[in-house]
Amino acid sequence: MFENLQERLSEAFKLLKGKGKITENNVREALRQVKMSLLSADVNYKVVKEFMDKVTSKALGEKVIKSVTPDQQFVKIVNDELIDLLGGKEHGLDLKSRPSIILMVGLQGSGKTTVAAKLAFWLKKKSGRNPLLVADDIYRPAAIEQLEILGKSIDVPVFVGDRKDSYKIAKEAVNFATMKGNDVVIVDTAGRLQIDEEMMKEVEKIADLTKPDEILMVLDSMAGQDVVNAAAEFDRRLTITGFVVTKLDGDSRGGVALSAKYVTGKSIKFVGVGEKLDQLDVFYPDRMASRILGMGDVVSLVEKVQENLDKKKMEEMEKRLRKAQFTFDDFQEQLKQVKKMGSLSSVLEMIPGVPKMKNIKVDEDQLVHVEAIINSMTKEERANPGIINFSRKKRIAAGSGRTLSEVSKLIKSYENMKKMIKQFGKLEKRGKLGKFPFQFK
Ligand SMILES: Nc1nc2c(ncn2[C@@H]2O[C@H](COP(=O)(O)OP(=O)(O)OP(=O)(O)O)[C@@H](O)[C@H]2O)c(=O)[nH]1
Ligand SMILES: [Mg+2]
Repeated sequence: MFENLQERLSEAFKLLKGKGKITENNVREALRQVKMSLLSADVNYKVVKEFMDKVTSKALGEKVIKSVTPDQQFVKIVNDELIDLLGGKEHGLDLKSRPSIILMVGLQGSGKTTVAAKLAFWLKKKSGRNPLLVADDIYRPAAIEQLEILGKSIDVPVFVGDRKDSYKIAKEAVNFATMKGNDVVIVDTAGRLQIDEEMMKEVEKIADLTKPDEILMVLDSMAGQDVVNAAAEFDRRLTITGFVVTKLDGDSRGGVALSAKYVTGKSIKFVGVGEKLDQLDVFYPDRMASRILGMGDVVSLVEKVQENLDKKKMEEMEKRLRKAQFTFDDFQEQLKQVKKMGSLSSVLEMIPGVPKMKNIKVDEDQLVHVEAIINSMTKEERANPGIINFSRKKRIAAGSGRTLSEVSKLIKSYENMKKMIKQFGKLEKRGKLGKFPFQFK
């Protein structure tokens, strides 16, 4: 995500590495670099100007704190300003009425229909809501069918009405939801250009008829600055309540996400990070800032881990770790849990420092090999790796299609790990460690 911006900013921070303190001289070049990074990420020039004014005055006015280095201090300043630029704290949905109405609007192809379905899925899963999707794009052929297919895949009903009159469809949908007990209605509308007067009037009228709790404009992060201008015009006509920025999984430069709030005053509420319907994330400005600054997104990582790991199994494992009873059975279980989180590379991307090491390629194959080796062990061998002698190793190697040296290496690393765990255990007993280093709660 925003790799180019990340790279350029980290170059800026490097300029201050090893410097005794921030001075007007050494900070000027770093500031210039930050500015260039933002401009080349297609951030609106007015946004860049104000951002730079703030960062500059803070950086030059900053007292030198003893415990941190100037580059860390500078990163902190840029980080704080980025968070501010991205909207400060997260902004949830404000769904007061019953049924609550969410109106999706935006330019063609920005991702409205996909986001409508993603939101329905999200509301159902996270808040136990009972959503109704409304296919109110009567212009594009197959638009209705597209939503019907998406709705079906997440088991959410889709209201299509007479498929002709977008006002009637919208009104009837709300009545239908009231009758059927759907507590949130998500209305998908046609894509339109802000200069298409007739189409802008149509969406104004739909908004008027349905009185939405949220009017969410969907912005394609891969598009350029003109999207932000369109956003300003949509907001002027409709008074939107927030944005959903899509396609952050692609190689977007960042300009749209970084300019939207400043230009319109409205916040980004969600981001789309893939085509699949569970690839919608609540937008957290602070986490996004950390990611942009290459500090990784530790909080998201932790949450992802928590969501995907089987807590009970991990707690059991933690207990076994404490007693240094860790076996290949546990190893196998751990591999399974890691695999549930998706590709290792996507997990690694969230770890601080890793985004900067772009040329590190995770060898996912190796995990598969390790798994094959463990699968070739007998139950007894997995539970009691001490019994694996040379002839057993040979059999395991043949069974898994790996070499003898790979098998030996795995067993060796298992033994090392066990040793390490024992040491941790001892330290902990002596009270030298406040907490066991592996916490899964
Ligand atoms: N990679 C990626 N693709 C996305 C994302 N969101 C939407 N898309 C894709 O973008 C394309 C357009 O999405 P739609 O949801 O049909 O966009 P729309 O705004 O409804 O389009 P119109 O109704 O034609 O105006 C589809 O191929 C989606 O799969 C995302 O977050 N990441
Ligand atoms: Mg659509």
